[in-house]
Amino acid sequence: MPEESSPRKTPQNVLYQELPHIVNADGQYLFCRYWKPPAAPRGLVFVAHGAGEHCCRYDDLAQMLTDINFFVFAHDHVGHGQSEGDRMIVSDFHVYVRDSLQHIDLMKKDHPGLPVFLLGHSMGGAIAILTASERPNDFSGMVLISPLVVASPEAATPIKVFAAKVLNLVLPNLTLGSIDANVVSRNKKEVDSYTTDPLVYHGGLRVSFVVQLMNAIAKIERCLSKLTLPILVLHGIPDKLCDIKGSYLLMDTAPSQDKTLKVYDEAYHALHKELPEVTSSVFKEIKSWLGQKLPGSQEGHRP
Ligand code: 9JX
Repeated sequence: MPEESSPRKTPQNVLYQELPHIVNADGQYLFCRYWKPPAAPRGLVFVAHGAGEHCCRYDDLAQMLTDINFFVFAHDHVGHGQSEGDRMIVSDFHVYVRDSLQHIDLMKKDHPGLPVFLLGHSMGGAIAILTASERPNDFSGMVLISPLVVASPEAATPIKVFAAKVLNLVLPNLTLGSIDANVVSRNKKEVDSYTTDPLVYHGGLRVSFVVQLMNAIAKIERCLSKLTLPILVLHGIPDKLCDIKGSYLLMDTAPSQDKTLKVYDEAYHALHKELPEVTSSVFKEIKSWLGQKLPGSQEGHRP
């Protein structure tokens, strides 16, 4: 018998055979997370985490959705958390979308007939939008927390975009600045737990990654007019990382009949990790919105 090739381990040195995982189309192992409801599931929610973070940071949010009998699932995108891949490098942004569709298709097979929802934060919002636009009839709704839809105007002047693309040809691994967690949330406890989270990427953004983000944004611009599913967007006005203009654009452009934008006047980017009053409102809005989209729930259909 031929010797088994050495068993695969996470970047943290844990055997994948001991963790829930999928193997993507490139043969990379992706760490998965499943939150099971206490009773028979009424719907599926796929959570797309954002750049530099990982899916276990959505534990509270997912837990809350299992209370109303959603089956919630997620994975760490390539190059993130407990998944394989060079840290925060992706050959093409579409890899994130492709892997998400693979995981969603797998869970749909396990739970035939249930409505499927997408939930994404920041870059995870961009992944959710592109995933929905690729499968216009597959999803019953999409929740976006401060989604990445447009580039921040001062960060992406035509000259800088051109410079990034040229730089990418010569120095793709050059790292630019990293994020200051204090501009992402006003909650010091959340800033602290983010800053000390060992599964978070605390390094700088690579030029090659910036180019992938810009490609994704350009694609989203062309995709918004294809979104016909129910959409809930939550965004803070003073968001310094993903401009709220992106959510206004989405609301103006998406042909969905059922779209809601909940604006927070003072909250920063990480609305689900913000001051307790913001985060509890965000959780409450998401829970009631998703609950209303389930078949058998007649809210919104009454005259
Ligand atoms: C920019 C670019 C999007 C490096 C980051 C308290 C994103 C908390 C938290 C997790 C924010 C979620 C989002 C420069 C350098 C585009 C404070 C960059 C970026 C990077 C996402 C997710 C912090 C940031 N912060 N982001 N998070 N991130 O897509 O939970 S809690 Cl990566």
